[in-house]
Amino acid sequence: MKRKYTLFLLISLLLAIVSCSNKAKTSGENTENTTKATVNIPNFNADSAYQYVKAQVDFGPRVPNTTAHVACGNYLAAMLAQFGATVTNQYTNLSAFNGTLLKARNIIGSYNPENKKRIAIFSHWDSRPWADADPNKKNHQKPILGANDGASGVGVMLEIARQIQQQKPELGIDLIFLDAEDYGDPGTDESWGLGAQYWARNPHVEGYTARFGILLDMVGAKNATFRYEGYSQEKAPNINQKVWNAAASLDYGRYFIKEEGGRVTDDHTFINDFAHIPTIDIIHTEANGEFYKNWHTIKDDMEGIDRATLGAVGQTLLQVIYNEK
Ligand code: AHN
Ligand code: ZN
Repeated sequence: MKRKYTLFLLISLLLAIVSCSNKAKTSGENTENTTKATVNIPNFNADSAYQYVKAQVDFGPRVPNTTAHVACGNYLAAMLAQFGATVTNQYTNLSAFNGTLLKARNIIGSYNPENKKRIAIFSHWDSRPWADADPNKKNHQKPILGANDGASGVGVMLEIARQIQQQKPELGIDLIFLDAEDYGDPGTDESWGLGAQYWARNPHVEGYTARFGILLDMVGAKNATFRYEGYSQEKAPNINQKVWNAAASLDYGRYFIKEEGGRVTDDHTFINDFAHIPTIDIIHTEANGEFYKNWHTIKDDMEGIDRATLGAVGQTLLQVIYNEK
């Protein structure tokens, strides 16, 4: 009798503990569900991005001081407006290394402009006047179409604009199309990124800053590889980590390779140095340190553009943008 009673007590106690711990577990899960706000990350549409790349290339080479350049600038500003961004145009004359005065236009699309917490995304929208890396010397004086070198980054950004219009991220976003990047002299670092230099010294909003910046450069080639660029690693290593980790989490590790690439003078150099915004460069760099194979050749056309790469870069950026609090 006594033993039976003890056993009964023991079982009751055990049941009480189990039910108690169940309760604790259930309520714990509930708390977690309500506090850990599940971020819904939009799906980047690579076909859409591809069309935005093609639309730019269809204007022809977007060399400053040409009608194609003017027409494409108008197209980009109209697209940002259509996607609900506050558009700012910066018109300025910039002096190129060879003395040419470039009628330049930086185009900025801002979302949630009153938010102090911001991310800036950059790409250059002009294309190079000279295919001076072409294997055929006869092409060295011809302009390039810049499907990858220029249009790819802008195309990805326009699709991001379309996505942001449909679902607002927590931070304010600035999509910045920089002009006159590619009018440079290969031997002179400061002759490149003229639009970026102008913007970094005269931002579209007085006292502008951002938590970080991301520059896109040649992000559309088939099987493109992106490595940690040297200047980005020096100035914004945590942003490199953030982006490459986001890519890995989406299974894009074959594009975003966790290796050091070379050091490149590009728009982000001036954004880091003059605007002091920690900014990385996502730039196509091969294992041997070379750029995209058709870089500054007349073959930088739509044939070199692959939707899958645009998609990998675009989805990675959305992952980064929408996870930022
Ligand atoms: C230099 O060649 C010094 N920088 C390369 C920047 C660039 C040009 N990216 C695309 N086109
Ligand atoms: Zn270039």
